[in-house]
Amino acid sequence: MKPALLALAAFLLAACAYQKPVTYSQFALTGEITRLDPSKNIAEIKHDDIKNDAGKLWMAAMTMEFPVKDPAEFARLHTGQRIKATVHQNDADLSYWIAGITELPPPAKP
Ligand SMILES: [Cu+2]
Repeated sequence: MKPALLALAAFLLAACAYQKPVTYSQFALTGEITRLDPSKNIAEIKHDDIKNDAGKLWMAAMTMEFPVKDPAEFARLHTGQRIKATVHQNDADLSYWIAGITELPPPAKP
């Protein structure tokens, strides 16, 4: 290896070592599954307001896609289901996914 390459390798190694450990945030989500994409394990969910533990709004109600990391969890989902789940967010790159999905009873008819 040339000295310049060696120096670069040493620098990259040091840069990696000094990276802060990645932290994750969690948010409670409720909503209805509007579409499923089995090719990417993505669930489109019409979600209610999402707040953090302190009650501060993280995301207002909308319809959007959430990746489901666990294939076994994804396999249990159906369009039209009302669900409760936890949104996990990587605080470093802001990527997110849902886990801990449980089915909720359909809303009571008025
Ligand atoms: Cu959203």
